[in-house]
Amino acid sequence: MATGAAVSRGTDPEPLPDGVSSSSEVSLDELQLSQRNHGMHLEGLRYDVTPAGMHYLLIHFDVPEADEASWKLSVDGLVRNPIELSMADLRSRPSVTTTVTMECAGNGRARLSPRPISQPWLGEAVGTAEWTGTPLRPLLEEAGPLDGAVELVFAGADRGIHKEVEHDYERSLPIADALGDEVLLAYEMNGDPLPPQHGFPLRLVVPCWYGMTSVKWLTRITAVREPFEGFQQLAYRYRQEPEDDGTPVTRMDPRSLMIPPGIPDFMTRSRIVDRGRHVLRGRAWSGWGAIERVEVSEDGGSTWASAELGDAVSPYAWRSWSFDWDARPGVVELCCRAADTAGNEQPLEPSWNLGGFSNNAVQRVSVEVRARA
Ligand SMILES: Nc1nc2c(c(=O)[nH]1)N[C@H]1C(S)=C(S)[C@@H](COP(=O)(O)O)O[C@H]1N2
Ligand SMILES: [Mo]
Repeated sequence: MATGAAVSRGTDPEPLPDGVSSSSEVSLDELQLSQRNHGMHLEGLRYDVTPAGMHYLLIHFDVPEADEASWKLSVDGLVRNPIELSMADLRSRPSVTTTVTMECAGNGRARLSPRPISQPWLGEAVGTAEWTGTPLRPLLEEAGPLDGAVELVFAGADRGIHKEVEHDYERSLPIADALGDEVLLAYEMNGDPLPPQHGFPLRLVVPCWYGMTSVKWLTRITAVREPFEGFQQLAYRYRQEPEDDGTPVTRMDPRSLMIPPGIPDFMTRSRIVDRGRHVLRGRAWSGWGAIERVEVSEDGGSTWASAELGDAVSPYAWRSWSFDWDARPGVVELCCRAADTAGNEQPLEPSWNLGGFSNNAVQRVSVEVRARA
């Protein structure tokens, strides 16, 4: 199966930085990570809303122990009225349900070359859920950030060590972004209490942004005077070299995925289909704007034809697409690519960065079309 051409870091003969591998083979450490953090089965693209157990997962450390009855959320720091709320307080506030497509910023990382060593996602770190909770904005307005507050820091109850730095999982958002009407403090996923692995009893959900922003097991929101420089904030930056300042990873770049057609080979997952007409189906999303176009290629990306677009499941969720395919005998490489209304389009080849973020190069599915009709 094609994995996309090697990505050049230039013809630089210098040794690779720490945390980057010249081999495409993953280690047992990476296998361990990928078993704790599974992706969405691509056939799950058939559902508007991903069944909770099929939604991808990313848990940096351990799922913390959590007791709903004693759980507290505090809003403090540079605010006029510090607030502390129980889960009962949060549940008694106005509730909304929003369908949101969430994707890990590291999706596609394992296809980069050289390969950043971390959770080795291929392309399936995505899911769409109905999140129910209370909007963040009114709560922030009650707390009243003071002049001079520039960001809010969201803290989770989970703690661990990465690159020798011990820390709670914490991420910040500029105040203007945190005040978006769509930002939620969620306590339900698909109509049930949050599963432990998805943040029980409370998480932040920031539609359109990559998943690291949506802090799980949320205990504290702190208004701060300076841009936050915690470990998880500095980790998510686009850099070429370890010394680079880089630029922050924020919204999701466009991506489309197809349900692999036919039946799979057990080991390689390459596909076998019978000749004749097939309807290819998939989903596309972008955090920068609506999906405007999806195209399909039967020849590995040399020529493209437009897919038919379905409706978006919500303003913050993926849009379905379908493509009438006349499969002729032989071996083909199917690809799909999406473009959004902000002018972004998926590239044919990845662009490399040290963290392996936002590799939204087109999906490639190797298919053997059998002559039997
Ligand atoms: N507290 C906490 N929040 C977290 C994480 C974490 O490890 N701890 N992982 C983040 C990352 S990187 C992603 S991609 C999403 C994944 O959300 P999910 O596991 O519900 O799909 O959660 C984010 N929120
Ligand atoms: Mo992530």
